Amino acid sequence: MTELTGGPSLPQERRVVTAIPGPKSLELQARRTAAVAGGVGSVLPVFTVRAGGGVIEDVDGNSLIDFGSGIAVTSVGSSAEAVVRRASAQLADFTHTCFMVTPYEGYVEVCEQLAELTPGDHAKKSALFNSGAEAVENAVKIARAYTKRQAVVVFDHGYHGRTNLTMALTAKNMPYKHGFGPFAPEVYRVPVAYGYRWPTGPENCAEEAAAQAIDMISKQVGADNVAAIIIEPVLGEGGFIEPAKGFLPRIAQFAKDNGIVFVADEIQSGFCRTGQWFACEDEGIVPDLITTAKGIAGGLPLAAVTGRAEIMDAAHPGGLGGTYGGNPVACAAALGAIETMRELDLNAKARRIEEVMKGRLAALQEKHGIIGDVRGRGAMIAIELVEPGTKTPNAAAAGALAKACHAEGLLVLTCGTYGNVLRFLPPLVIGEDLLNEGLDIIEAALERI
Ligand code: PLZ
Repeated sequence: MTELTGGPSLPQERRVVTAIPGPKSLELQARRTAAVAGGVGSVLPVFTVRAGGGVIEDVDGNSLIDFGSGIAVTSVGSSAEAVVRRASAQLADFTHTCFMVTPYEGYVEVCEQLAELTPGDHAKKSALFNSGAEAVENAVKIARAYTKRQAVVVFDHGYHGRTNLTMALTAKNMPYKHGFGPFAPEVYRVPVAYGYRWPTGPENCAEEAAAQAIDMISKQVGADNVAAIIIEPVLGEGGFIEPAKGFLPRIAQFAKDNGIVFVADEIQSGFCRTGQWFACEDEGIVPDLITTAKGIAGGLPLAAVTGRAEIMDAAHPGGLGGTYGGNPVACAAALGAIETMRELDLNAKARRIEEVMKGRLAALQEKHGIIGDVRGRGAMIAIELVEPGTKTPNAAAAGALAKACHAEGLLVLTCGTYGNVLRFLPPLVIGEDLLNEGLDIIEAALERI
């Protein structure tokens, strides 16, 4: 049986022994401010020394409950036994050859695993990269090569990365795009079925949003010009928006009917995060291409594009690659992470986290008018904060709540186009006692603000 915490035997407890951040973190923060570019932020400037299971230990001896997983990355924990073991062994054997120079088995094995785990039983192939943004960029390259078309359709509230093309694909200006243009051309944005904020109500949302999106694509872009439609099956940075049921199947069908490559960006929602291997399985969607990263490799940088063999093979030989893509240590880590997900049945763990979280958050929503919506699936759960009695976004409350949680030793993140969503992304291996303790802290913080 794989140990839950893995790596160093880190006590699975919350421990607050200084102010947060503590004196040593403040010292390091001063050095950081002098040496690190101001454009790179940190949610909570406590400097980490160890992390694993459901906790992060800092330089001052504090132990924080982790409801962030390094933005949905360390689903198996930050030092999972199988990840550490396999990556360490690989590190000792060789660090790098460049797969484009001399290949190695780990890369192939990760691609085989991706073919097995992703939806659909058609022939599949994969290509590996370093970051989510790079995977999305390559999905666009592949779709363009396959369709010989140029346009790319994305959605309101979508997030796909910070490189030039993926900034163009990302919806939100601040902080991702502001002042960084000009952006890549041939990118078109259409509405998404955001039930909570749909003007005519959630019941009509899927139907109306799909009709509007399809009309815009058909009339403004021309379906024949579209290479790819890219969507996150649960929108992450945009606010943990689950498109209203029925929307995704309609868009996928429209893509199919018009020879458009349907790309599911599962970089945040994939690898057991929502209680299924991939979130698009929830409505039985079989994407043509799927982009993955984050959870795939237990914290090491790895990303992939996986899809129909004939689409993946459309790029000419030598047309895809990069020096580090599919680095052997990252591949070894991925095989360890996938092994852990299977062994510990992390899909079941994610569903249990949803049960615990949603139960308690729904009760809090009854009591607190500032909680407008509780949503998400698995261990990808959020509360959207509003001015009580309205749907006016309340970013101040989200910020204050996050701050109050941090002070008590609970790491939470915010998100959302309006900055008013508090999101919870615990490692899937977190113990239920820590999960409940984290929720106690949120409950107490809500009472206070
Ligand atoms: N697609 C769906 O969630 C990364 C962004 C954090 P990279 N999300 C976290 C930040 O502020 O930079 C993400 C995602 C989806 C693509 C990406 C991009 O993945 O590995 O950050 O490039």
